[in-house]
Amino acid sequence: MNAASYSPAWLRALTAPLPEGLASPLETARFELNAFYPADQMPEICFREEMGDSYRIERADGRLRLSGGKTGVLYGAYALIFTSVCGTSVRLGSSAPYYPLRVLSCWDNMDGSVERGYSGNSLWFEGGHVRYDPARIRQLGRMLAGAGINVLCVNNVNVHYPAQELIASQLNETAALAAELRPFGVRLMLSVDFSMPLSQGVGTADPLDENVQRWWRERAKRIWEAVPDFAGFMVKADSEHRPGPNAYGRTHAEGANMLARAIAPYGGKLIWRAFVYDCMQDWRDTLTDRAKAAFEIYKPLDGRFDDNVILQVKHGPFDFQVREPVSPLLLSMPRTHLALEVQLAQEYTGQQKDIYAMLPLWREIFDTVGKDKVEAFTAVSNLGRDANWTGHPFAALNLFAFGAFGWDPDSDPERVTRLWARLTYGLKPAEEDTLVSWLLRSRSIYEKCTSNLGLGWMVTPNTHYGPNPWGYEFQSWGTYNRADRNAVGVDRTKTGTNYVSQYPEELKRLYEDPRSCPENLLLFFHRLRYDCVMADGRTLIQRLYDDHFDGFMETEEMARALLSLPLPQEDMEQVEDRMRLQLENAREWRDVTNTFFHRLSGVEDARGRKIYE
Ligand code: GCW
Repeated sequence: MNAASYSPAWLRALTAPLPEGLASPLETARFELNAFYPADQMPEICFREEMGDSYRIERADGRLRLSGGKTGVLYGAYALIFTSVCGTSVRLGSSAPYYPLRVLSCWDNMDGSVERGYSGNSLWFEGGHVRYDPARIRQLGRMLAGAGINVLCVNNVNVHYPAQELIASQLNETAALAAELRPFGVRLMLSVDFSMPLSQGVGTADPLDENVQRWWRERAKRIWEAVPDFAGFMVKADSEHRPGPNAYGRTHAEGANMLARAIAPYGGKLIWRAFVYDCMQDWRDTLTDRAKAAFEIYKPLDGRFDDNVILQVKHGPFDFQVREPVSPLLLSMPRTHLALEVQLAQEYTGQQKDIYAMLPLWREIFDTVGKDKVEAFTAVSNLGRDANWTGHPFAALNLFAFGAFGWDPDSDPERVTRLWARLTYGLKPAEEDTLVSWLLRSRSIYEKCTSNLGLGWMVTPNTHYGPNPWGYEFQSWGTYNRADRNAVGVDRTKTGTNYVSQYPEELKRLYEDPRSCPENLLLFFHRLRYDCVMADGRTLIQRLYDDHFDGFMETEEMARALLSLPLPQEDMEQVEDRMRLQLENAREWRDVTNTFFHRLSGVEDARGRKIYE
């Protein structure tokens, strides 16, 4: 692998290869600033331990002065470099991240594959070992620090053998990777298998068993000896067939607290995922509603988790669909530390072939939930070994923006997109406007093309790409649209599953009445007849047809606009290839979905367009 050819996705101005042996973020900051600024403009650096993650930029005697803590000084260095690359004036003053933990969760397996990975194999695993190109890992560190991301959870939450060994016989490999990322202020976290003591001769993994507790305590001691700044564990338990405390009749709080106590002496955090539901549901059962599961399990446990446990909640009650309401759990756990989990890997949102910029989604989530309801921001990574890191060159925006929103959840999607575009491409103003405006529209276009009005799940099972309206209809995953010849959607009000009652009063009232329910969530909350009339006078069936026709046309328009931009050749080739796929995909979605509803309902398109039969 030739590391020199891997430029950091949005820091193309930083052409100096990072040297080996940088000892700390402070040294990295010095190196980056020295390589970037001419000697007479070099900012003065003041290291102030107590400032931690934060930094301050001032002008003193005509010279810039950057003060910052251990990691803050590096974040400040990148902030200075950004303004210089963008040609904007330096923002004087202080800056500190809103969320102390900005965690990138990587679903990398040790054979090198990446679960839901669309950018090539793992950057650090291969053949059952931690294996990487150190120069490329340094470039990665540069990118992550440049975005403000400070924790990397390196292995899949589905812990497949031999990933257990990362905290045992392969701990030295883990420590070596941690050392590579330390100069960038990026700390390692690992996903652990709750049942690990079982395979280590303890005979049980019962969290209340003293031998189990002792085993984890000893394990923690060894981990922190090897990696003193280790961040903690992430755990997927009793979810999608993963082991967990339920097997021993214990609650999630008992399971999480046991692990949390083992790592507490070292300041470790225990991220416990709330993605728990019955994945063996009978589709005939219309009363069980998967969307209700997490709230039902965790709400009664509010206040029962130890202080170093963070309950990590996916942004919606399902699973990163193209549109979901916010998870009611985020609004219901005042006595529990929460992390908000989003997914940069575009599992259901185009798989880094189709464009789906997530910033408007996150803006909506933070505006609805309130940034203070959660204490950490985590994202499933979209990184891989592809030369451009994220598969689609534009998908790098999501990674960059994740860091920006973790630093400042009040971020404006347009401002962040513009900053990314300027750092990445340095286009002329009108071209930059074109790029930014289409990226910001890309989510709503993708939504129209695929499952609009809150439907979700109409994808090909397993791969989760491409249209398949009944793909998940008769499965065990709790994922139904219940379309018949008269109506479509799931009634989640009190006449149905009553999921809506899990929301605080104001949101409950908004969602439970189809007249006030936001249109893009209508069929998530309601089961409606095809002939029901929407706010703008169109019938529901007409709206289903129109969105798919419009979505395709808007995709064509987007392709024309984006392909007219003067992008660097290697990016242009990628964008062209992927845009072609996106167009084919949008056409397929339009025709399959419209045909599906046409066959069921027998209703013609009011505008007489061709629906394939
Ligand atoms: O979205 C689903 C994915 C699984 C994933 C799971 C999870 C890691 O299809 O691949 O498993 O979510 O979040 O745990």
